[in-house]
Amino acid sequence: MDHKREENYLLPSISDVNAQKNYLDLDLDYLERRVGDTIVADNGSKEEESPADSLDRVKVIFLGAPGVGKSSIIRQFVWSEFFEDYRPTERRETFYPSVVHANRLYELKITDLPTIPYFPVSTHLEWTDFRYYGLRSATAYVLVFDLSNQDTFQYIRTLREQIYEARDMRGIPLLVVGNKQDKLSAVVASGTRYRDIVNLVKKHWRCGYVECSARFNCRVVQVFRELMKSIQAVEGRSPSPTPAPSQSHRCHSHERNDKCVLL
Ligand SMILES: Nc1nc2c(ncn2[C@@H]2O[C@H](COP(=O)(O)OP(=O)(O)O)[C@@H](O)[C@H]2O)c(=O)[nH]1
Ligand SMILES: [Mg+2]
Repeated sequence: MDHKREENYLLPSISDVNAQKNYLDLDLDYLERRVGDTIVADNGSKEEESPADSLDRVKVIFLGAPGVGKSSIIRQFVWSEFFEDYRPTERRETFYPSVVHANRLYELKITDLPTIPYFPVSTHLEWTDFRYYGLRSATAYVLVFDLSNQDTFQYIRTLREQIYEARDMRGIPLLVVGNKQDKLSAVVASGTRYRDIVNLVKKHWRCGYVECSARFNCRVVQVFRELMKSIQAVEGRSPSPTPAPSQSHRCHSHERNDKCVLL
């Protein structure tokens, strides 16, 4: 592992971020909403909002250190494709698959992002540093680390603290994914560090945990199954999403031929 990459795993501490918390906490989400369908950026350019953005969707954000396989998991799930070469994500990318889980149809909006140096603790910081990422308004988070490079776990550990500091996480599922299972050696898997990570996530964080390999499309569907399970667990009281179409109806999504997956 080169040092440049290692540096990226280290997020600023909560206290550093808190120092910036006293900024005027404007409801910039509200201002942005008022602009309507067209979002006007600082430089005057316009970013057209996709019609799909205005639907009531489950907004899922994937986060994790660079190179852990976030984009690979998403692309494998949505488009059944995998690239061996590393193509860092340079701007926000959104995917709109539909899934059927427990006989209910969900329209997902999955957001894949360039690496974020910290999670914004206020709408002001979100506006200045991460505009249009939707970090603070996600309805679920998937935190990914690389099982074959456990230093990457530290990134999501710090990020999780920052997320909990930044917003009320009641009713917001958070799922941890250990990717690159194909590269997890028997030695590492029997080591205490690995056991400590799994213990921490399952027993202390009490959140869903899935190990997968985007490369071999192994348990990638399980990632989304777990995610939908957690979403269904928290939404129990809210009105149901659209019932799943009957077998005779073709399920379709709205964008780029993203498929509909039966989980
Ligand atoms: N062996 C292996 N390599 C993977 C896996 N998932 C992703 N990769 C590779 O890891 C690199 C980074 O993947 P990417 O999805 O771009 O990471 P991101 O920066 O987190 O979005 C790429 O070279 C992928 O081919 C996996 O499950 N196993
Ligand atoms: Mg990426």
